[in-house]
Amino acid sequence: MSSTVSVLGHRAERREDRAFLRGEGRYVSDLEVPGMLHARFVRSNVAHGVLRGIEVSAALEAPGVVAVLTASDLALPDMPEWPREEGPPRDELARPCLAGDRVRFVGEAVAVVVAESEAAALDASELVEVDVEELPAVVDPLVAMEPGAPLLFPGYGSNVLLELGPDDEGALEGADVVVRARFTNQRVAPVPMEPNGILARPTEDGGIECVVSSQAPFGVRASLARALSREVETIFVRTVAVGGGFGAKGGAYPEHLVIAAVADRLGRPVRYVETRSENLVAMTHGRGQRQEVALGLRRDGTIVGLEATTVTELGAYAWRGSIPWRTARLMATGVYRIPRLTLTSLGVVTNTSPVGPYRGAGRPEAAAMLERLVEVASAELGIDGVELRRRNLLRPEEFPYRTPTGASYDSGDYEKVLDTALEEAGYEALRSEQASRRAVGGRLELGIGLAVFVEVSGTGPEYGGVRVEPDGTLVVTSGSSPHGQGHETTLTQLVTGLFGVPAEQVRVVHSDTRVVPRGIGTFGSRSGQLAGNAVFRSGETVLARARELAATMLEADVRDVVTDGKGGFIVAGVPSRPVSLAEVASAAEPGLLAEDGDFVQPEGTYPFGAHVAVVEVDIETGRATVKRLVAVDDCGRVINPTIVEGQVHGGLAQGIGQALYEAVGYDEAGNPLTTTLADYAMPAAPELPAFELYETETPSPRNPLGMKGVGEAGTVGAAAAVQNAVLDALSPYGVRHLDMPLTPERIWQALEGARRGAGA
Ligand code: MCN
Repeated sequence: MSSTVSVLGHRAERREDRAFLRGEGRYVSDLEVPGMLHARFVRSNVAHGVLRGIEVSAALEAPGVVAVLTASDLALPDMPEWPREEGPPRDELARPCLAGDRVRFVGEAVAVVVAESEAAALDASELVEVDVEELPAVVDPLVAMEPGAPLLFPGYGSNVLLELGPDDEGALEGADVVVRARFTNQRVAPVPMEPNGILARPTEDGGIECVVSSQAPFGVRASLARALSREVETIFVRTVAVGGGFGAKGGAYPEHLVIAAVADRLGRPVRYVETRSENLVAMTHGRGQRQEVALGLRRDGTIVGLEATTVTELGAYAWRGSIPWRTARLMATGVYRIPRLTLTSLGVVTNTSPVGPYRGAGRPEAAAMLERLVEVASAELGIDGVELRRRNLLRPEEFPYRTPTGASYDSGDYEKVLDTALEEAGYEALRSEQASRRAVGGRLELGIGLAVFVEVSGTGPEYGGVRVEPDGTLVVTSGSSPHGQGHETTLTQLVTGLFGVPAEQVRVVHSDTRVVPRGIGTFGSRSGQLAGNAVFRSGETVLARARELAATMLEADVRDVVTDGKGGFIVAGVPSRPVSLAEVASAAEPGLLAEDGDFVQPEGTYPFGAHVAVVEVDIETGRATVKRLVAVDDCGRVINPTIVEGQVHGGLAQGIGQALYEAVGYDEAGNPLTTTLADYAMPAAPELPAFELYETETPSPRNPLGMKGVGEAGTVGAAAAVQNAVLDALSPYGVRHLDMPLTPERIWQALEGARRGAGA
């Protein structure tokens, strides 16, 4: 383990930022190639209906138009269904690339218009006439489950497309007290700064090259190969700068497949970049879970069991929604010792945009469910929330711990993060301040909210390699696909630490299927630990070979040869006679100083933390303001604390966004109500406090570097902590629970209701 010491924990400056700060980042929309065509999609403006016909002749005659293509013209296979363990794939449930005989949500693509300019494509797209015979739409997932509800797939006979559990009945048996609640974890939109986009072009050697705004170029390549009936070797996928993905760019979209097919067919480059309004309907949404829960406890606060039915919105197709559905199930017992669990997990289709993973992907849903429930139980039992948590938190000696849902937690010290958070927040003082403010009375109510959480990260394999070029350059190759996470910095750190070279001597290669042999991509907070360990392991092997060669060149015993911190090797204690890495590389047999491979982590790791939110709620206007957010996170050993803090910052912002502001809305007919950033409220810097970050470090035994993931942690704890804080502020008014987002209107209505109730 000694070599890990020099690679971990350094605040190296982010290598990526310079270009972005200078405005030099190039995104798909910045790419221009000779002869490039532009595409626009014609999208359904009806939520549910039978597609009777598409009239394209007027569009075809419009100036600059090269092609207008529909499902029958392109005849693409349906989108691959996401892996499904509950039975064989059901072809009739698959999502088509372009709607063929039915439309199932507003925004579903029905045709593509290709023209010489973006303006021409846009103008012509408005001339396409789509004839839809409207059907009744269903938007609310609970309504979609009722008998007689409109069916999205009548042949299947139900809108419930995913169903697991319960594995155990009677989890509440033996409880002295049972607390029940219904929560809605609302649907939100990922809203990356850069929307979806692709540039596809035929290559001279008969292939297709696609530059995609994606988190997973290899996954996109596999989907393209299937859609275009091509060998993967003839498809080249790469990214340029990717302006965020937040889980929603984790695989191929129908738009990618259509554009590549069009470029293939026309033999010309085609570029498509989504508008913001398209992004808000065509990119997958996140969350969207109804929870009906009951917690059984003994009078002393010990939990005996949890009974829950969760209904996850899938949107119009059971496509990527199965990921948050499954993950929420896996994490259903969280940080607590819950011996028995009766859990039914349903996934339901409705006439709305498809749902998929969004930063946290099931973990925030599970954490909010438990953390709200604990507060409801605390009020019911009259046991302080901190105390109630403490009595039920898993203890360090219980790890590895197998949960009733089958998750295998690697390591943890939940009480330590809780204690640290309480101490750093000054919890006791905050409670005193709250009491004295309440005694005086006033317009601004202070609320203190807590969330203790665990999440899953880093499952599966990832590729990583290291090689030394003859000039001494270290080339790191990674199968991960960063889009803001700073992999170039952290992966560089691993090899600079090992070889003692400056960062300038390291080049990181990723996100290009021509130069990286294989990869999975960046999601599920996996890259640091998986790509990191793959690169580290390869680096150690290459270093050992280089040292041996250096020993021969220095005519010394290999045990006496060390790196000199300047990019060379010396005999320990003889700094005057170094041999440089370039000299060693030049002397090496070809291929000797190169190693690569996959690091595989079958069970994942389980990062955890505790967040304390302090809010003020204006009881006249209902406006909640986050005054402080104290976040204690544990992601095992850390490569770069600055990068980790940045990751937590982003997640906290999104967690606060979900708690207070964000919600995707539809009317009853399935018309989206949030199609611009004027309707969809995202927080910006003025809405956010200065975050107070702390960490504990509990290494994971599952990888040599002892790491866990951190990319999603902020969203998992923050939303629940802020929601709890607002409800804490409202507790003197008799408000037991409110769902997110806790907008001024919702809070004000609840206070009005409580006032009226009290009056009555
Ligand atoms: N890291 C570290 N030490 C650790 C853990 C991580 O130094 N113990 C570093 C890693 O080396 C990496 C970064 O922190 O540079 C994040 O690592 P990790 O937790 O492995 O997450 P991934 O790199 O796999 O990123 C995915 C994660 C997810 S799932 C979402 S969603 C998300 C996120 O990252 N979307 C983002 N962060 C984002 N950040 C930006 N800017 N944009 C997005 O779309």
